[in-house]
Amino acid sequence: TLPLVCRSCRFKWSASSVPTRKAHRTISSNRRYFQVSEEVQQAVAERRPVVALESTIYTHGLPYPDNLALASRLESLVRVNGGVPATIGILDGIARVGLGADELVRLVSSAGQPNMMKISRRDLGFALGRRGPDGKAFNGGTTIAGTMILAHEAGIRIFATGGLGGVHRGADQTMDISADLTELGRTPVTVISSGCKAFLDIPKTLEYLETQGVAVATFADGRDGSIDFPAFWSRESGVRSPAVLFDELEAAKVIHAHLSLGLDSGLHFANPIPEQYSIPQTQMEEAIGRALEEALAAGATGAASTPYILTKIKDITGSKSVTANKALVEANVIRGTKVAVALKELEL
Ligand code: PSU
Ligand code: MN
Repeated sequence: TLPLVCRSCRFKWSASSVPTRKAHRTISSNRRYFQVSEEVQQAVAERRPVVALESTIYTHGLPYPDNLALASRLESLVRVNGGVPATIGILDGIARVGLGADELVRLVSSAGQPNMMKISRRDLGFALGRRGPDGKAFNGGTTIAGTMILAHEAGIRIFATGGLGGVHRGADQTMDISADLTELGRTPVTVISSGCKAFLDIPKTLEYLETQGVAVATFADGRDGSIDFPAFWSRESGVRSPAVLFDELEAAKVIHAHLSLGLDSGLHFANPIPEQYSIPQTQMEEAIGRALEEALAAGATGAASTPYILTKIKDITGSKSVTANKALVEANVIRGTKVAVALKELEL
């Protein structure tokens, strides 16, 4: 196999080489905890456009086999658009980048089982270093934060998903701020999503990303340059995006410049939901209000908060939001793959 080289710190990873940088002293030096599929290793080494995909949306967002259908669909969308998909998650106590078809089935079909975890940065050691209550190794869906860490370790720079975690409403009381935001501040991966859901505090989320040094922009396509940072189901949030991108080439140029400087922070490029699926914020607000009340009553805090609220909103709004959800994540994966292709062309 070809040597794997980290595109941001140029660490050459092979069985015999010694990790040189902090970021690579931890996981990648030990195959016992971390495995990158042959296909993804090859693609990274050959600098083909690889797109990371997270797994919390499958393990903590959708029932089996709906989650499998979406996971397979997103992988094929990457391929059709000229990229190599790298679905990331924890399987049998090993952090995996790139899963075979049967492995993907095993991961997503274990949603809801006692050995299934939701994996953000803080959880990795627990998931890999211990066994579950049933004596079996853990499986885990990686959040945006968890997926960014493993993607970066594997040398992947582009990652597409549905929605970003954020600063929760009432964070001044609860301190609930998603680790996705701090991860974007410390890991040089570009996340393409449809912004964050309106159950979060979007102005505070953007302030927090600014403090963390995260490059934030929104794709405007043919529209004029003054558009909102999107709120997942809605193209409008009432908050102006700090920057605007007109196409994938422009996005790739920003990433190229950012990474060439060796900046450690990440980038978040928001891709507004396709117009025909967009749900006006006023329609979502009632469902959000009820979901937040129920989460409070159920005592769903910490890591349980986001999945709980998302499930409640899904129950209240039904098929309309599920259809919108699927449409936007597909659009983001296509967009992300095109950015990865453009980035590759810049480097030729
Ligand atoms: N927002 C969504 N859909 C999701 C998530 C967030 O619209 O599936 C998931 C992502 O995996 C994200 C995580 O990284 O929730 C954030 O969880 P928390 O707020 O606990 O950090
Ligand atoms: Mn949280």
